[in-house]
Amino acid sequence: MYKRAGELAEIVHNSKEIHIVTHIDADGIAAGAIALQTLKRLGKKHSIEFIKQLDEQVMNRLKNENHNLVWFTDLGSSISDNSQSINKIITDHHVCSDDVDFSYHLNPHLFNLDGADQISGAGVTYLVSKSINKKNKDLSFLAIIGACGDLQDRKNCKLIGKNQEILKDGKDAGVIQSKIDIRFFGRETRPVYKMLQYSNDPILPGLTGRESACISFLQDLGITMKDGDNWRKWVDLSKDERKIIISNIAQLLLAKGFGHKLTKRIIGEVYVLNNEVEGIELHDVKEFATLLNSTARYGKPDVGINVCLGDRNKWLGEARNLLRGHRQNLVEGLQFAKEEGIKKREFLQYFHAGSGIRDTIVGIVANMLLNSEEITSDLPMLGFADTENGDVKVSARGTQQLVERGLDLSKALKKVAAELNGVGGGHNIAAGATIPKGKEEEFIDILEKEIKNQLYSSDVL
Ligand SMILES: [Mn+2]
Repeated sequence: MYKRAGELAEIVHNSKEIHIVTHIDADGIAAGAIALQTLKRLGKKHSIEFIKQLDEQVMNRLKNENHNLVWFTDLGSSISDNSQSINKIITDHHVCSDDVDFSYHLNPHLFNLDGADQISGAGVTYLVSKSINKKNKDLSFLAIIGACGDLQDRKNCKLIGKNQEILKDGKDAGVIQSKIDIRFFGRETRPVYKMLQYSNDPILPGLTGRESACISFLQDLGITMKDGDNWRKWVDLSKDERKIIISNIAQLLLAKGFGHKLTKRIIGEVYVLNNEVEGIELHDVKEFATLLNSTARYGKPDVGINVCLGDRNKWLGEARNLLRGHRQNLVEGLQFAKEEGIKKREFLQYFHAGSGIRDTIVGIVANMLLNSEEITSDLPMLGFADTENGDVKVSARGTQQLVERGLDLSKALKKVAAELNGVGGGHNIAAGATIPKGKEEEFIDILEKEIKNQLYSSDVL
């Protein structure tokens, strides 16, 4: 991979003007920021755009724009045209087509590495950046934000593989550190009871989703919840207080029969940025990634990228406003999906949000549903939402247990979408597709067979 990164770096060096095309999510923004900063430092003429999905229309437009070089980041894995009509390099981590031209792709799947947890789009982009100049090691923190934005630390409760190598670069450069701590979201910005209330990996029986239960749980443990007028956050607690809470959560899970493996998931590696102030949304990497997501998914990726590039005034303020809106939308989206009703089939479950949930957050909602106490996690969850163009977006989310049994949502969605004149792909555990409106029922029928095959053929083996 390092050799290929060097080859792509050479192509960048030899180009006068470079146009970056990146994905609108946290990983895509982080990837775009790395590419942009790298080109700035090189003094190259550059531009950037953010897109939801790479389709023929976009490719045709790019061709007509006649760029010296197009640098695709966190997308483009499926580009396989050999017509040389666009000079390009592609740093992506999504599953590739079998017939890609190796000369301009840097993708973990081409090196027998799983792009779902070994390295992110921002990570592969970083490898090229580092090849261009070792000094760009200080951008490694963006690669870690991208990886955590794509939940690459979920399976192992920490980053692994190439991501760990990148993390080491970040530690060497003094920009990031890792520590072992509780893995729940909001360690630095949420009151402790809120952090417990929103916990979902694992779900805390009797606590997740229940505010007053979380408050009395902490009170019973003798934890002081307020410091003057301020709610105490996890990072405000003493070591002993944290120990007491962790051990009581562990006891609760074990008593409910969750088993050691699942119980251990409350603890893992967390990552914090040395150059940010503790207690704001940018210090903890996961929170930073969520902040980026809440800019990208509302069509404001320029806000996110400016925060990545260092703005802590105007753009950060706007990002915070967007984050507030994003949280509100997720709460409403969850509510909406539950009211619409989750429909269960034998091998999958789904909801159709119509225009009730933005297509850019329907995947997050699907994932939250899959992780909520009252809904089974034994079946993959699909969420449908109408797009602006009159198509339908499908987001599919699975669990690690299902993947271990053979589930590959990327393969399944790609195949079924193609049969219905749509496009799909992604990762085994999380994938998406866009299909023509009206084809939803057909899509579900064919996909269900596909999932059944995946789960059963591997059982037999
Ligand atoms: Mn990505």
